[in-house]
Amino acid sequence: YITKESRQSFTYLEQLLIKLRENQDIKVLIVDDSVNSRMHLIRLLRRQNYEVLSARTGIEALKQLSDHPDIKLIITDKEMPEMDGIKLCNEVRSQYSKDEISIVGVSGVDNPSLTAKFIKNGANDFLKKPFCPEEFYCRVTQNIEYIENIETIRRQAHTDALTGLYNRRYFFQQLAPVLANRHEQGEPSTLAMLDIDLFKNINDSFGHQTGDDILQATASMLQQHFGEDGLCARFGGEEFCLFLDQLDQTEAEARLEQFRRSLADMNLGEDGQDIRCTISIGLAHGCEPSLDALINQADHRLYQAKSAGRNRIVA
Ligand code: GH3
Ligand code: MG
Ligand code: MG
Ligand code: MG
Ligand code: MG
Repeated sequence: YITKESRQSFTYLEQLLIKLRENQDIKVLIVDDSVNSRMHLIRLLRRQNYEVLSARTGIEALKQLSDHPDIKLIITDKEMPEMDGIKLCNEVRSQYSKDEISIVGVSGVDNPSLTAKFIKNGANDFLKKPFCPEEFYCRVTQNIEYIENIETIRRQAHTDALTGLYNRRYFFQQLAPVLANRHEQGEPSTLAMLDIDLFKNINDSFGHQTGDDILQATASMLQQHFGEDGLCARFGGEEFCLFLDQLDQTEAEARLEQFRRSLADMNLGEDGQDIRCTISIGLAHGCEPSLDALINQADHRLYQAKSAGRNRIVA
């Protein structure tokens, strides 16, 4: 895996090759009713190794988009039968924001207000025909980079850097509305709060790095055990929250018990070191008026699990 930092140590040629290889996974959709214009753009993009899709009208473009929602960039002509480029922008924007898919409008029409019209209707950028390949590549790269930067920032904003689990913010963003809706419908939800026992002792005895390793190991176990049943988040320090959407109270309790045991039985030390670690769990199941309320309930039970001697579930 090549990071932005490590890339700086590559030669210019190596960087070009890396870029070409990376472009293979980037989908660009060309929309133009003229076969010549379409082929010209397709050739330019294929030369840079992009994965190119094409459509002859706005209608066809929307069909392509629903088959390939991972398209990053749409390059669209203005004048087309059935649905023109401006209408296409509108339609795409009713489903995807400017931060999810870039649109570049293209037209040879000598109408100075067309640029503004494209952008007002949701295009990110505009190219006036005829253009030189250099300008075309600049706009393509710039608009794809914009989308990718937003993707990176969004991923980072949702993820806990140490464990790779979702963070508290994302957990709330995703689930608060779901829980409010469940409350209205009278449907229950299942949620668990988990906190590693006496974790301070682990840090004190084995060092902060080992503590970090154990947090990562615990998180990946959580993901393995529950990743397919709901959402796993790191809430803070050595505290995790699980939304167990696919499980009712009894199933959730049995599965959490399995998890609790396998963690307790596992040696988390390396190089012959024996390090054991246990976890306490509070499980809540019900139709609470908000996510906060359900979390409070689970938190209260977690506290009871700690008081009762740790390494146990209170449901
Ligand atoms: P309890 O069983 O009551 O939960 O005891 P505890 O020691 O786990 O609880 P306490 O809240 O006293 O201590 C939590 C510790 O977790 C203290 C803190 O240094 C450690 N911690 C929090 N975040 C991290 C982290 O990112 N890495 C490491 N290594 N330690 C962390
Ligand atoms: Mg046309
Ligand atoms: Mg504590
Ligand atoms: Mg703890
Ligand atoms: Mg804690």
